Amino acid sequence: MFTLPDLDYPYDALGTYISKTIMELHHTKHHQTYIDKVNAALEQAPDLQDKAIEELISNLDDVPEQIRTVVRNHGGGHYNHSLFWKFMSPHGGGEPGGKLADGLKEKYGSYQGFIDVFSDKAVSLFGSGWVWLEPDLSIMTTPNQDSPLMSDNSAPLLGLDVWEHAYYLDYTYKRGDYVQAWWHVVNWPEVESRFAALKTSD
Ligand code: MN3
Repeated sequence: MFTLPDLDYPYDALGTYISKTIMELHHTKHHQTYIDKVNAALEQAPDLQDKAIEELISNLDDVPEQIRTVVRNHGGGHYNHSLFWKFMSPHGGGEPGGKLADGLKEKYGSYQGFIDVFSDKAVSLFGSGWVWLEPDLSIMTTPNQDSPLMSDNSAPLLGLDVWEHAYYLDYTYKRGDYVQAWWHVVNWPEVESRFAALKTSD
């Protein structure tokens, strides 16, 4: 059964970019609810209870049909949010380095070119969902709590939650302001290490 992971930083650590109120509600209420609901669903499928979340949501066809949608939505929510907390840091922001920086420059012309494309997809995504940086450095969006794992079995390098619960208390309808602020807390060393781990396993 899944449990809520601790954050690596206090709720107020992201300063004015994302408020303590949002961080606390997002973690203890929204993320906890995804966990509670996927755990409740899995009570109907005890043989799946020992599976890692990655394995569970990347093989939804193996999940009994009567709980598949719940596992997709709430298992996806658990996986996505577990990553999201690690994608941010009180020491975040700046620009990526190393091979990741080289790759982004090659694909988008410049670091700013990457930021612009990613931000535009985040702002223009209709409804609730996520924007992801994929292992091949392409950018994809998913609706609801879907994960890239569900469609191409690839764990993302970086992802941004653009559900209103992630920003509305701080930014109201101004999703673009939230997206611009978020770049100040992105944990690039985490993204770089995910990228490096990929490269060595090829
Ligand atoms: Mn969320």
